[in-house]
Amino acid sequence: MRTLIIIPTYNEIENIKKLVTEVFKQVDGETHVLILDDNSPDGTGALADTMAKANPRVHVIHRPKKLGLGTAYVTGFKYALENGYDVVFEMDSDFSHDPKYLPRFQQEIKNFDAVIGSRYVPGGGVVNWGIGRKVLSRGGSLYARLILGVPLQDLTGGFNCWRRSVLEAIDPNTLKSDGYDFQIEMKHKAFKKGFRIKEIPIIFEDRCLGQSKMNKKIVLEAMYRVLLMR
Ligand SMILES: Nc1nc2c(ncn2[C@@H]2O[C@H](COP(=O)(O)OP(=O)(O)O)[C@@H](O)[C@H]2O)c(=O)[nH]1
Ligand SMILES: [Mg+2]
Repeated sequence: MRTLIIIPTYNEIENIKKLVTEVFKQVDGETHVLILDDNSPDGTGALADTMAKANPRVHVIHRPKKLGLGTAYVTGFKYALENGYDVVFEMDSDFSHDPKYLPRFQQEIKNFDAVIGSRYVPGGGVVNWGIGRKVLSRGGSLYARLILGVPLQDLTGGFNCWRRSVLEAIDPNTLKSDGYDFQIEMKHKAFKKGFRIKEIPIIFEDRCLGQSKMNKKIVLEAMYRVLLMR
């Protein structure tokens, strides 16, 4: 199956090259990577271009400025659909999403329409997060699950795999969210359309290098937008 792993980056120069190397160790030759960089001041975009020149399985899209994770994925999903990929991944560039899980995702997507990397099923978990971030993440998933009635344990996670049919049915142009709510909106829509969704356990490790772009505004926005989704 032709597969595209979308990796959004903003100031990830310490991570991106090593991550893509590790990704390619885990996948077959039909799997490509799309780096979606928002003109990172640290030069991540230029490094991505160098990587793409050296490897035809690496693609790059540049946007002029930091425009948020949600719209980055919308752009990436459209690219995947236009370029004939069968399966599409969302993955962070900071090693919180361990490439070692990719083969399991690729196995499961043969039998499901979507595979969700889940910190909150048996075998999953979070390493190196403070108590505040843990409560926020678990509480966020619980809040969204109760309000939207989506029977998944991890609604805010961003290590996910979608069949092309799901993206076509959802239509990326209709996605309105941007931060953590983007992940919730995707899962909510896929569930409501009746797709078969599988959660697999992942251990999420907080980043070692670079900085998180999460902030209070993103969280409050997400909470409000979940109410609108309902
Ligand atoms: N292109 C793009 N990537 C972003 C943006 N915000 C975050 N990212 C990337 O999205 C991923 C997750 O962001 P991160 O800051 O690690 O969030 P956290 O793991 O929830 O703390 C990382 O690969 C970031 O580089 C953005 O506005 N544009
Ligand atoms: Mg991160």
